Amino acid sequence: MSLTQTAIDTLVKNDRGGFTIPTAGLYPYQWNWDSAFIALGIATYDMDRAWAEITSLLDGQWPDGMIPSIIFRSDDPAYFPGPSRWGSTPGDIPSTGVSQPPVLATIVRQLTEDAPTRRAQVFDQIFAWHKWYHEARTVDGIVATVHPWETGRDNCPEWNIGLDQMNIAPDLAPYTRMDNKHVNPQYRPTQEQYDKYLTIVQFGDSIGWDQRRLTDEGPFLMADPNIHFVLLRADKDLLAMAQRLGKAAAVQDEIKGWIAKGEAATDYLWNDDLGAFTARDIRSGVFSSGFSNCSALCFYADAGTPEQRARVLDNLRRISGAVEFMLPSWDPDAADFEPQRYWCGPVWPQMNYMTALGLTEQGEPELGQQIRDDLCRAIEKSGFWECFNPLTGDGCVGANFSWTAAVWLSWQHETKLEGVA
Ligand code: 9WN
Repeated sequence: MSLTQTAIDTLVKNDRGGFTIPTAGLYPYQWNWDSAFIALGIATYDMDRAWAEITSLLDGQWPDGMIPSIIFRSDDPAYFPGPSRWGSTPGDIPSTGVSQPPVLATIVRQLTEDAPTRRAQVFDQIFAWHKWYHEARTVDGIVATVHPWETGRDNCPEWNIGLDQMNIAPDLAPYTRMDNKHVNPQYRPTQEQYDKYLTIVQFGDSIGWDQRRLTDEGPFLMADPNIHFVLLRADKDLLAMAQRLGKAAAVQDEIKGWIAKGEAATDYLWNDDLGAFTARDIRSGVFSSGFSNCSALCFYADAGTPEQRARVLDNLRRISGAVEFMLPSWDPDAADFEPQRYWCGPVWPQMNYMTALGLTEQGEPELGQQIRDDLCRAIEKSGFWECFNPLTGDGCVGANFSWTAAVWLSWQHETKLEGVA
């Protein structure tokens, strides 16, 4: 069977009726940015079903505009922390109390170029989500994050800066991890990290998930280049959609304000010692010291100065010489690089997708192609895994993974289109 057919079968098997889970067992619910990428993949063979993926995600939106990281339509004992641990949340469907990188507007723009009715149907909800990021999650003009899970890059060593400054809650309610029962614990975050993740959840629950208070008073507050650049690009795509839909000038002006603020905030994440965009602790100002797989998303967001971009490219070339498969999630020259442990080294399909796209759009097609080809080689070698060892191409953590299948399909489809032209 062809890999393309296997990719379609993977998505079909992970379909739970209007929404798609990332993989059976390990992740039995609908995840936010997973669903956006999944829609991109499903759209290559069934546009109506792809659209359902997007509207089902929007069904989980909170009254304040936030779209949570996980929508819990059931309570599956195979996953922890499930709905009871997150406590009472204000959306129509139980959910987590944090968000995820807002890639949705970019993908909706792509899927609705010829579907203005669908675009109009979801515009206000996506606008409300971006507004939430710019109001409830922003500190002094910098979009922040309150939880490593919100960044989508759970145990990237960048977050240790913020985690090291917080204490595990002395009254942390006991719990049993389920992730380590599905996969090798050596691939997953450590116990101390989990205790801190749960400490933040307990704090959020204790303040009734008041998002402004969670940002201002929560135990963890960092700036993430992933959320920053994904949101900046998504704001630009939202503006393009507002213009095409003929939205009121006030709406367009508000989005233009967000974009201007995002452009100005880009320097805040510039780590001049490293020559890259890195995470930063907002309260202490301390920068992370390694190149991650969101450090080059300046291209995707069309941001950064020519000098900054040139130094980012130098780093990409350095890293390319140290691994067999681009793009590792953590700097292979850093002491805490671990090629199999989740966000401490492995290659992540959705990150390669965004990085390759940005490089190609911004005049670096060879590097973009390499990042694309390397992921395809890993998939051809090992299958549709959640992530891949950058030294060997072996699959890591979850198998039969939806966004890996989706990225594959999206690239195969584009190649076919290019071939037709
Ligand atoms: C916590 C579903 C999600 C992804 C994240 C990835 C991982 C969850 C976990 O899986 O996070 O949200 O339990 O590790 O880090 O990016 O959306 O695929």
